Amino acid sequence: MKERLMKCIEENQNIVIARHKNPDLDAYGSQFGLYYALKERYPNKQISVIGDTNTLNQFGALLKASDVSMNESLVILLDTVAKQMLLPEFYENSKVLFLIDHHQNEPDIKHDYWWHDTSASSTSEIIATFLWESGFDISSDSAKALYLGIVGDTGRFMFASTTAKTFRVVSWLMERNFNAAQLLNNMYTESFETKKMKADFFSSIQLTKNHVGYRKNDLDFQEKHHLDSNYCSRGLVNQMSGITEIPIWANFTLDAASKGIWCELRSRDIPVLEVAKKHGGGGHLNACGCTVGSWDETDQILAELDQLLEENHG
Ligand SMILES: [Mn+2]
Repeated sequence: MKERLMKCIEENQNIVIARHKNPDLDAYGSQFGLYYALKERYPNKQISVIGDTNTLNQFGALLKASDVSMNESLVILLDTVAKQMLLPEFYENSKVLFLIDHHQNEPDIKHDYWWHDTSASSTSEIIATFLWESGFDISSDSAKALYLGIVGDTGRFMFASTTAKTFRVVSWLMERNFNAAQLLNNMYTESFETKKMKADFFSSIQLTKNHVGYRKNDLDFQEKHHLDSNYCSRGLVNQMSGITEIPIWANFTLDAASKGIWCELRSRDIPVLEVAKKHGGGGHLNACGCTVGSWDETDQILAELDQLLEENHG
């Protein structure tokens, strides 16, 4: 796929780089890492980044699909192939649609190419490896974005998805002259208020019979601590990780805007992806999610997760 992507880039004057809604560090990192690298190498091409923004954005400004000519562009869509994670205008009107992703799901959108590598820790790792192997000499802006994307999706190189391949490409990135220790310090330092909010979250974790740890975050909790539902959902789920007695954990968050309940499912080693898929979601074997319409359905999910532990003898 490396040659195919390179050919598409060479052949197109207009290139739009997009990724999923509610971007995490990997979505931003792969998007901006590729953006800066292409802009440096092709100063005469029209290259744009589109998508929503949030508090994690330390990468740059974004446009909307309506600001660019999608139907005349190669659209590179990163870190998802799932319709429910995208606005229709991101995949409906492109000249060429090129998907790049590391999740387990099959695409449910029409596309021209699909670079699928579930052995990569992150989409940022796929992009960094592509740039390295294609002989790009990237700037520190590009390297920094890709580094942060990999850090985000590997939990600072701790998750099982971190491989020798990951470290090889990270070593190439780190030669691009940026202060990695300072980046990590900035990223993982938090305010006293945030720590207190996390203590509140932590103090009311509940357990099922076989020790699935879970939280149901209603609007009261989110308003009390001024949390947006994305942060409350994905940003807080791993407050329940690293606890001996809790092999599987789930974070349920009511989203005020959509009225849906966002479900984030995680586990140390027992795969939980099938439960997410059964409820219309997807992701990775040990880190996945879905959206449901009622608290009753979250209880159903908890029963299914509890059953997995029953089968695995706790
Ligand atoms: Mn990712």
